[in-house]
Amino acid sequence: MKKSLLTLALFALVGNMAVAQNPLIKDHFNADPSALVVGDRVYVFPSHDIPAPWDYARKDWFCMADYHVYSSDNLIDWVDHGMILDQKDVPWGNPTAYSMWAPCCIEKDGKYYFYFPNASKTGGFTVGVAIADHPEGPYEVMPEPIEGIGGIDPCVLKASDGNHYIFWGAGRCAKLADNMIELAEDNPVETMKWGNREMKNIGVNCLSGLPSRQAEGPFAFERNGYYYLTYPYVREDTEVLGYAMSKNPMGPYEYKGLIMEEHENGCWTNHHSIIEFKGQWYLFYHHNDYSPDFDKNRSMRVDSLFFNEDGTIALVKPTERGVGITNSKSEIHIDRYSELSASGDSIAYLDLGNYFKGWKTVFYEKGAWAQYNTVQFDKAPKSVKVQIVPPSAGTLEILQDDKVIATVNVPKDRQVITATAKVTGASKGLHHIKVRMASEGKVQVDWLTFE
Ligand code: FUB
Repeated sequence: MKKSLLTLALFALVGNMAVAQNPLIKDHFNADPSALVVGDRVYVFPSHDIPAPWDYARKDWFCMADYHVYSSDNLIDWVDHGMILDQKDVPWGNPTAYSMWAPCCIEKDGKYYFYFPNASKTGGFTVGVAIADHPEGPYEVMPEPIEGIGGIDPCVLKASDGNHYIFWGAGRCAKLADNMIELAEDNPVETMKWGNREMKNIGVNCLSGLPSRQAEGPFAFERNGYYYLTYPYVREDTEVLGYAMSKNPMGPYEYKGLIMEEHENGCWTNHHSIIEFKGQWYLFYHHNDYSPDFDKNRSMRVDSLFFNEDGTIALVKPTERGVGITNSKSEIHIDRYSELSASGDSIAYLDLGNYFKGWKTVFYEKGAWAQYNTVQFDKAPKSVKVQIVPPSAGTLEILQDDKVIATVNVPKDRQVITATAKVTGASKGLHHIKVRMASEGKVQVDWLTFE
């Protein structure tokens, strides 16, 4: 009862703050988003980056103490259901290791199985399981990690042969037992040499023969009779997302190419998941949007993903705009643009002391523009309000598709101001909007909204 009331309160709170663009969560970090479709909602189980606290010596490394779960029915309005598991509550885990790395969750027979890597009390990463009746919890942690798995980044695939397969970092894969908390007994066992030592590894190396330098974060799914094994690996200096296809869940897999190139700003990691939701495929991934100087504080993002006719995946270009329809009455942050003119504008942080305050679009040449796609106008708007950041002075035009519907004069001012202009000739429905500099000078836009 308490939990439902809390969830309702969170719905109300987050509903008010909702915005559609990348990154998805705008007031704290999260990484490694693992998405799961449950009915008409998407649940995302990311890891949770935090700035290192006093008792964590490695200030330059990943620091993760717990997990939250988020959900949405439109990929725009995200509910934070709160913390589902803390490092202190893992019986076999080191309670001060801050190593709650990339998790995943899957449903079987009405139960939700949450798989997570963590540093064990005896050292080294292994994978644990927590079980709940609902995706948002409460989760009960199993007393022991899964025997036979050493490593990070679990992902569980429900295959059409009726079995569940667990993949984890460095490309290993094994069949799970029916109870979902142990490996099946009929898994192959590979013997490996580690110096002079001989090691027995349960399962197979399904990245065998594929480009896989420093591979981690596997995500497997099935579509039209093919299994897809998708994974980050280092092609040159930082991670790309690559993928391979097979007719069998445990391979052999054939490498097919990239899903996403390296992040342009040098963010070393990427980690992803892929889902089909309401007829469209999506790629969830991460980037250090709110932490440009430290790439271990990341934020989750989503973009649409498309398949070619032969089942291969078209390269996804990371966008600021993300997905979903933005209502014309909400704050439209055009710095999360769909397209920018080739010159005369740039995107900058609003506050270099607090990156969570977001971005502004700076126009400094006549004719420069920023386009923001798929805005829903429930009615033809009568006016537009533009939040302007100083120093600014000049004239902006607002276009609905290619038609000018307002001219906004921005006076010189020393403070943040809201410039208002009359809208004429606009129509209702779904439109792209464009903001264009119509004068010399410089104008810095935080957001705009239609009334
Ligand atoms: O988030 C910590 C680690 O960084 C993950 O487990 C890896 O996949 C990489 O994203």
